[in-house]
Amino acid sequence: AQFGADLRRGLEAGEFRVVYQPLVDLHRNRVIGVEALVRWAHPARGLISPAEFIPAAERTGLIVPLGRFVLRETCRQAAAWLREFGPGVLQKAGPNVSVRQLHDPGFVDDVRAALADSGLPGELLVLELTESAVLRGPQVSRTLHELHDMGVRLALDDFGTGESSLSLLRAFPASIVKLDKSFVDGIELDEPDTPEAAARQAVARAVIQMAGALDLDTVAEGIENEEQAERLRRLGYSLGQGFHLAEPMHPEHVTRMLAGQQ
Ligand code: G
Ligand code: G
Ligand code: MN
Ligand code: NA
Repeated sequence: AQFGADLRRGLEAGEFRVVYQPLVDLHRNRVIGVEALVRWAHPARGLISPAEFIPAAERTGLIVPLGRFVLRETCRQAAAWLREFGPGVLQKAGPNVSVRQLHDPGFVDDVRAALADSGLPGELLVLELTESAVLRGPQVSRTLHELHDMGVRLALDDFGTGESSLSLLRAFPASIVKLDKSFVDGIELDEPDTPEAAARQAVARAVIQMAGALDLDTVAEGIENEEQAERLRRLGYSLGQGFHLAEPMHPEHVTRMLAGQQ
């Protein structure tokens, strides 16, 4: 409860920041998109990770105004990059969205307003959702279809860790699946050392085949070394994310990376 009051205060005081982790074209080694990640610059406690405060934000409902801030800030920043670098450079930008936000009756209007106020085309906005969040019945399903009809793209985050069923992908208007980091860990091993490791490699192969058949884009997450990047390229993954490629960074740093690619 204490944390809730502090979150509310921090939100009003403008203590939250958005950092961006690049999505990288694994073949051309270029930044083609960003995932937006929130940070709390707390006056007494320093920088606080979302892993610490998102659960409290969800519990208290403050995730709705916090998520709205992250959404609006991401759209504003992505539109600024689009103006500076022209179309085609940054192709995807977007935040993580909690199930609590999807249940908020104002969510679709918030997204529409964030796009209109920033001038960002809906096609550039990617909302990252987890499988458990989208399996929430008809109201959430309607919301997702409304967003899809606005041209906004939906990504299934942490893919492979939840239900991951084909029927889910058919029912859900996703454009992108993000292969969870747990399937990238160990992908570089020629001889997986346990049955579990072999099974994880099999999932990475199955996901890229399924995405190809369903015409979905894929992003492999949590790439921490070049051997993993190379193995993923050979499996057919063309987009990646991870500390080996680029860490979450301040927007000015992304601007410099995009400028350096011109
Ligand atoms: O950025 P970091 O890897 O520390 O994020 C930890 C967790 O917090 C991840 O699961 C990430 O998806 C989540 N997260 C980061 N920013 C946001 C946000 O703006 N909204 C929501 N709902 N989750 C976020
Ligand atoms: O759950 P989600 O996929 O949104 O989580 C994003 C989180 O993953 C962010 O907090 C980000 O800091 C973290 N992350 C991004 N790349 C890597 C990586 O290569 N290794 C690890 N351990 N975490 C990563
Ligand atoms: Mn994510
Ligand atoms: Na993920």
